[in-house]
This record gives sequence, structure tokens and C-alpha cells, in this order.
Amino acid sequence: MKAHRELARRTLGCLAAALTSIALLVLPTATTAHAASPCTSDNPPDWCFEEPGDWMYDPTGTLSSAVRSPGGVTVSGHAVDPDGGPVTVGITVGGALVGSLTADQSGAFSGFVSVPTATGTVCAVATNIGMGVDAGIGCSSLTVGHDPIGGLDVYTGNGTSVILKGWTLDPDTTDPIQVTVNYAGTDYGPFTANVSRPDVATAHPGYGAYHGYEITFTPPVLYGCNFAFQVKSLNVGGGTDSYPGGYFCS
Ligand SMILES: [Ca+2]
Repeated sequence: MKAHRELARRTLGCLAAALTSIALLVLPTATTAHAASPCTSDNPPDWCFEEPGDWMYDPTGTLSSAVRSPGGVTVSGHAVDPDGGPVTVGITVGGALVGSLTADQSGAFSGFVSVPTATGTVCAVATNIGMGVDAGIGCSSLTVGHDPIGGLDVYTGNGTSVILKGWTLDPDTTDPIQVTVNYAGTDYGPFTANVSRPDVATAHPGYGAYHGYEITFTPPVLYGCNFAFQVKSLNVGGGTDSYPGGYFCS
């Protein structure tokens, strides 16, 4: 009988020890709840090197939109990393890093990034956290430029003078910019393009409406179509002067 009780005591002791060991293996303690990935340990398990498992640690996401804004671009999208967050998203223009935004805990990111001089396509790169590598999450169809844009909508001549109506803005500023009229090798002006053009404001959000021009111009001599009129938009910031309105003769 005594031998039976001793056997039962030892059996229960072994069971208790085994349960304790299992609990230590299964139940995370407060100090191990945020431990580093086992793949970063000195003896990583085999599955850390399985193919194509490596990409499973890279961040993922999308670049939802990129809009040209005064002095830069306004972008939005989504980026997450399986190893945690929040993810930092680098914004590139023409392959050059111009700034970064930080996604929130849900992965959403949006904001303005200054682009003083870089030109080209807008793309986003999610910065990796933990295992994995940085990952491109998309490019926009937007191509960033810095030269003034615009259009010459109306031009008329009456034999002594011409009337030019159009619009122009520089993507680097909301301020009205200036134009000159080039004719027969001479620049006339400058004239300020600050006439209200609600249609321009609608087409180019963030820039306002005051980018129109209405110029009545009397050159010293009219040469007919031996020379063309060209409206030159004077650049601000990055970029160069441009002739977005084309040319005409009278
Ligand atoms: Ca410019």
C-alpha cells in the first residue's frame, strides 16, 4: 500500500512538472510578448529560409493618388508591414527621394510633399520594418514638371493691334505670374496674368482662379505673317520660361 502511494506521488509529481514545462512553452510571458522574430535569433528555424517565404516580410501597399499642388505633390495611399507599424512611405519623383509620409495604424497615409526641382513620375516606396526589404508600392500617371503651363484661347487682329486672351500658371506657386509678348524678335511687357478664370481653378485645384490674361497689344509695326506672336510665360521657382500658348500671326 505504501509503495502504491509513493508511485502515485511520483506520477503526480512528473505530471505537474510536465504541465509546467508545457505551460512555459505555450503561454507567452510578459517579457516575451514582444520578442524579436525567431528568424533574427542565432539559431533561426528552417522555415525562415524557405522559398518564396522571404517576401512575406516585406511591406505592401498602394499609391492611390498623386495630384500636383503648389510647390509639390499631394499623395495618398495605404502601406502596412507584417512585422508592425506604422510604416514610413518615401515619395520619389523621377527616381529621386523628395520626402516621406507616415502611415497611421490602419496603414492609410496622405499629405503634401514639397518638390522644389525634381521632375518625372511620382512613385511611393514603403520602408521595411523587421524582416524583409523596402518595397515599391506603386507609381502615379502624374509627371511632375516645373515650367509654366497654360493656353492661348483667343487672338484677333485689326491691322494695327492684336488682342490675346488666355491663361497661364506656374505649378510652383499660387500667385499670378507674368507674361511677355514676343513679336519680330522683341519681348513686350511684362503683363500680369491675374484675370479671374474659374475654369482654370476647377481644372487645377489649389491654384485659385486668378491666372487669366487679356492683353490688347499694339506693336510698332505689323508685319503680317512674316512674324508670329508668341506669349511667353515667365517661370517661377524650378523650371524655365515656356510658351504654353503657342503662336499666331496677324
Ligand atoms: Ca516653375
